[in-house]
Amino acid sequence: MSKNETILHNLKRSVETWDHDLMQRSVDDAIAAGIPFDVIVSQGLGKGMETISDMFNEAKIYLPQVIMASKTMEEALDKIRPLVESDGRVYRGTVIMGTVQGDIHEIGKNVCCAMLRGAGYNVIDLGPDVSPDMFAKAAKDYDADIVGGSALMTTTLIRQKGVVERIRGEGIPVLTIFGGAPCSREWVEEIGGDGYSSSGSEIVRLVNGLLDETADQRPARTPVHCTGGDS
Ligand code: B12
Repeated sequence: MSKNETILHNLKRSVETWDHDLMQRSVDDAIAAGIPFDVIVSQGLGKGMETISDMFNEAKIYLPQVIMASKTMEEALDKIRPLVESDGRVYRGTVIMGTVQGDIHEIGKNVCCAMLRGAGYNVIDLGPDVSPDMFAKAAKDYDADIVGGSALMTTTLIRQKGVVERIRGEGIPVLTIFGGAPCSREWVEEIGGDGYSSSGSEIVRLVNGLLDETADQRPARTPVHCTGGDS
């Protein structure tokens, strides 16, 4: 195994075994080795979360273990956050992200936020349990280009429809994208959303593509400058 492969393997293991110290060390090693943040997430930490999801689905582990793995993943995402934010540039656009009402799962949404930030977008993360009203208000307040809603449960998937209805109902000129385990391209088409992606690695391509395709139809927006602060 090469040095970088070992680091990625350790990142994955740290989430799988909710080993906080290994996570801290491996993230430091990854940064020192110059491994790009998207590789750290998609080929290291994210792989560990995939194992956890599979083991939970197969009843090999239970909720307490999932919570510990989730905490390790979230702390790692916080730790690499400075890597994806830099001062003095103009953002490529503003994306509002949140997990829909009634749903507290947010690891996948946080991965998507990290990927988009790394690609130069101004990401406003509304957190979990976000109502259609909150999505719509944030879209207007931040003059956003895109609103993204995550849903991880079959019972909360329907809330994505509510987000589209509220945004279209108010005539807010913003595109909508959706994702999460029970979500699909067909579902997003059915509810009248504008885009779907199955993973954080694809979301940047999705957002870039949507903004390029609709550049002529969207109202001109004032450029937003990155100041390196929390957003
Ligand atoms: C971790 C986890 C938790 C953690 C959440 C921690 C946190 N802070 O997020 C905890 C332990 C708190 C939790 C709680 C619960 N959970 Co839970 N949980 C999971 C688990 C194991 C993994 C989810 C995860 O983080 N995956 C890893 C991430 C990286 O992947 P992801 O979320 O799919 O995201 C990727 C893509 O989907 C996409 N994406 C995601 N969002 C978006 C958004 C946009 C806009 C786009 C474009 C793309 C996109 O990109 C992401 C990155 O690649 C899943 C099992 C599973 N197979 O999904 C169950 C699961 C989702 N949970 C489930 C349930 C039922 C619950 C609980 C009700 C408790 C319980 N009895 O288990 C509560 C929820 C209460 C509530 N009201 O929300 C069920 C849902 C069943 C259903 N009805 O569909 C699942 C499927 C487990 C199961 N097999 O039963 N859970």
